[in-house]
Amino acid sequence: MATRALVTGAGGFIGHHMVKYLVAAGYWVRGVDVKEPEYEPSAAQEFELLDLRRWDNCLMATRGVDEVYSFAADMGGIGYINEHHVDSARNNVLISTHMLEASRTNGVSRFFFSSSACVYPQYLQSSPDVKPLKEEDASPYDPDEGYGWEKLFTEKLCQYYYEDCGLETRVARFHNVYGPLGTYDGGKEKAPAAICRKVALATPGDEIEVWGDGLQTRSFMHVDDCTEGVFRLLHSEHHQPLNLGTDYLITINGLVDLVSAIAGKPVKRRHNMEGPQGVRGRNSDNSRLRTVLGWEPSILLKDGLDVTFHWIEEQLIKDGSITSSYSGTS
Ligand code: NAD
Ligand code: GDC
Repeated sequence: MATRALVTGAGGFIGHHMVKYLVAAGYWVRGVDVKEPEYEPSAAQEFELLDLRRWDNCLMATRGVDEVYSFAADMGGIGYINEHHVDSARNNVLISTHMLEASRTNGVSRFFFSSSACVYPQYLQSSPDVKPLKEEDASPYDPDEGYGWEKLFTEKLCQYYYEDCGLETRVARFHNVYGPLGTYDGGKEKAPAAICRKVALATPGDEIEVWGDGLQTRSFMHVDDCTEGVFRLLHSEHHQPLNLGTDYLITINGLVDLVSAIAGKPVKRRHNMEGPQGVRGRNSDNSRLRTVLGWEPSILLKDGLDVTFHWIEEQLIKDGSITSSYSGTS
């Protein structure tokens, strides 16, 4: 009989891809979210619309499954999480707390929690040439306000459920995940999708707005590496938080140049110094990831962004925002 999995947040970006990954691996999957996937139907054998802030819904969602992949959260790019401390902290702590207890109650064998690089302290991320962050760098604690504190608290709760109740919890700290079928407009988008949208909408030679001076740095991980890493971690014996990201550091200005080259479209950068910036630099130290999983993300940013840019351009053509794909000749 197929292994049965619950994916929460299955109507969202990573959750939707996780459902596809598991179904392709022969799993029976229940997807749960408060909304259906936006860009294509879910591959899940069963999809339920449930608000997982509620205890009774978490009991319902976790009935009769072996593994839980917990992605449901009120989250977004830095523009969103900076402005929604109550929403992200309150909603997410309700979801995480009820999901863990419901999983224990229903005898789930393995539980994955999607944590974030936002748990790392601001004092280690104040310069663009940031030292890659190791898992133990999280303390002394100073995570992002709201969203980051909830992720840190739930990491500890996962540890307690493992130690006190024997629930096999696994935690990954995602470093800025991008890819097709993700949000690219509306305020929750993260930098890769936002820059792709801005370049796709721009007339050649136009200015596009970049938040901050663009010297701030990040590393970015393609969603296909994310789902592969989550699956490997869940089936490993490593139950402490683990980085899941790439260690290829790039400035946001460099990201703009990359997308501009992919589009074949020259653009100018207008730096909005009032724009939300988050940390000045963030990178993942993958030493433990390589040791624990014997694997690490491998999709190159230029290749992953190429697919992502052309998918976003296609959505903009579909909704009439642009008339055709730019050929790079005019
Ligand atoms: P997303 O916003 O695309 O997906 C989250 C999904 O959770 C949404 O579809 C939303 O409707 C659902 N949800 C929110 N509240 C809910 C509720 N009360 N009940 C049921 N469903 C609810 O986000 P994502 O990028 O797919 O992120 C997935 C997970 O990974 C989140 O926990 C996020 O914090 C974490 N994460 C993502 C990134 C990233 O770069 N994308 C980085 C770090 C951590
Ligand atoms: O939004 P984000 O990808 O989130 O921003 C990365 C950098 O890109 C920021 O410094 C931001 O100022 C810059 N930037 C420049 N222009 C734009 O138009 C833009 N839109 C966006 N969104 N950013 C722009 C994220 C969290 C996630 C998650 C990941 C974990 O913070 O928002 O919830 O936790 O981190 O890695 P970022 O990387 O700051």
